[in-house]
Amino acid sequence: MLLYDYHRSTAAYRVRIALELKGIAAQRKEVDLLHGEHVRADFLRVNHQGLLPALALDDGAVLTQSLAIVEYLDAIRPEPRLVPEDPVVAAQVRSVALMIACDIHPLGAPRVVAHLKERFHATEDEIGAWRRKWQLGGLEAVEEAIRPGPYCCGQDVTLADVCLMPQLYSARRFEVPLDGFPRILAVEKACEEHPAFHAAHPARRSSREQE
Ligand SMILES: N[C@@H](CCC(=O)N[C@@H](CS)C(=O)NCC(=O)O)C(=O)O
Repeated sequence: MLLYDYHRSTAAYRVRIALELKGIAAQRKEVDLLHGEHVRADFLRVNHQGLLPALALDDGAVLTQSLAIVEYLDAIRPEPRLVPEDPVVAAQVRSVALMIACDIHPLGAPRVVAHLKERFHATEDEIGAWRRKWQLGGLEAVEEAIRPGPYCCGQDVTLADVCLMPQLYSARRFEVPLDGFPRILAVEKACEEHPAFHAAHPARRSSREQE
């Protein structure tokens, strides 16, 4: 497998966590978002959406969309299960994951921020206020959805945690205050102590190409 990755990409970070949790080895190719490598012809041939991550399988198939990729990994290597079998818990896990992946993350994506700057001449202060509004509002909903832990949806790591930790990395990077979210902070602490989350962290994935 080859993961098209960018160390700071929160969507790619989800897939890195899932690979680590499942002990699946993948080669990694860094596609530099800052330098626009994701919209160059060679990467658009991999993912015509021009978004990270993408996962190329050994048979040539290419998977895109981080949640679809994580669910694929869950299907081929069910242990540990990231989407539990119980239908109610599975829906709760997906609900938290989608709150983050659909309702928070896209509003701070580089293409959205670039458009705010280019089309609406937003200043850095305005961009900061924009990020805080959508992250704080979204995390309020996540805080309410979290069930007794130590993880988002109980005693096991799930897709919800796989989505939450990268979003918290982004929140901290852009100085979004998290002190009003005690349940989220407790989950963050539990995940930080888990070796898979530690190994997948952007700080440990910043060189251009790695095994
Ligand atoms: N829904 C997609 C989101 C992918 C996405 O937005 N990735 C970001 C990096 S975190 C990206 O490639 N952004 C490029 C841009 O916004 O121009 C997924 O979960 O894979």
